[in-house]
Amino acid sequence: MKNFTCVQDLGDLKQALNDAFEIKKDRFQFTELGKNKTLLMIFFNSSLRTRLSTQKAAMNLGMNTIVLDVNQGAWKLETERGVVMDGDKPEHLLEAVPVMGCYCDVIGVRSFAKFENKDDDYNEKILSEFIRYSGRPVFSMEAATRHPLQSFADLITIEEYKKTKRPKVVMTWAPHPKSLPQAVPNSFAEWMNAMDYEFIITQPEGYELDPKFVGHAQVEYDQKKAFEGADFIYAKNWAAYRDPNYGKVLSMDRNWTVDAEKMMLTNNAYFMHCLPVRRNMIVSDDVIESPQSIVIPEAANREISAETVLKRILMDLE
Ligand code: AN0
Ligand code: CP
Repeated sequence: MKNFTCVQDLGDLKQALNDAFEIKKDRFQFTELGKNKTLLMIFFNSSLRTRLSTQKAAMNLGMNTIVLDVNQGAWKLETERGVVMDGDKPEHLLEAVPVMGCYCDVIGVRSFAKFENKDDDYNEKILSEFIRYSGRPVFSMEAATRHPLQSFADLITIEEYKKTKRPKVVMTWAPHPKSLPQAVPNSFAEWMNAMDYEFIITQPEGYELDPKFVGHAQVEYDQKKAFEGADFIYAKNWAAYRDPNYGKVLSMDRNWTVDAEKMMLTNNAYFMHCLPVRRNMIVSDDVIESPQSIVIPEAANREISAETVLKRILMDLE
């Protein structure tokens, strides 16, 4: 595998899951693979889990890692071509990216949707430039439209906890005070579509996702109806996708918060969230603290998804 930006890059998903479970049995079995190889992790946005779990995964594989927070200590980067650079940005992405490629063997990039230009976001402008100009394999640590390392960890977690072959998985929109990207819900939907699960998305009117990601999911506007008989509740906020409201917060309706009363409608469902989560906006304290909450094992599986992906990239390094 060269680059990793979406579910398709893994090929056979069952095989990828088998690889992940093999790694989980002994995460230090490939320590020789990454010897003298350097991972460069580039963050344009904040992170706790992605930063720690990806670095840990690289260490498990014997790699060295360098982490750069572009907005703290590096030169501010211009991303548009043709601009007269007489403003506050001393360096262009078109030089910075190939330079970064000189100092490493693999690059991970976190670059969220900016909500300034929908086409730039949905064409993955920044991630694509890393793929094109770094000269190195590139993987997404959450880009504008997808968060595949998160979705892979989510899938591993569902496979570990499911009690039936074909569980009912419900992804629900929940309120949040700020605009959040669609990357996590897009990606989760993409990965759920790749599995033979019963998959439902529930959201208020106006929060419809890009149909390309919704795929064959059932869309239900009545959250309580969607929750009936669910085996997994996957909560997430996202800003509006559709024009003219792209990137806007249309509702902060706390009737959509996941609480104990709604969880009673489910088939004793497990509660999932990628974290970070705002308590009593997205989910009530009692639900996230309940025995059915699997947010911590879900986060723990980020190390496994990252190691599985890095291992494949290392195996295909020229
Ligand atoms: C980000 C998002 O919603 O995409 C990262 C989640 C992994 N969340 C926040 O910015 C709070
Ligand atoms: N879930 C996730 O990617 O968390 P961070 O933003 O903390 O990396």
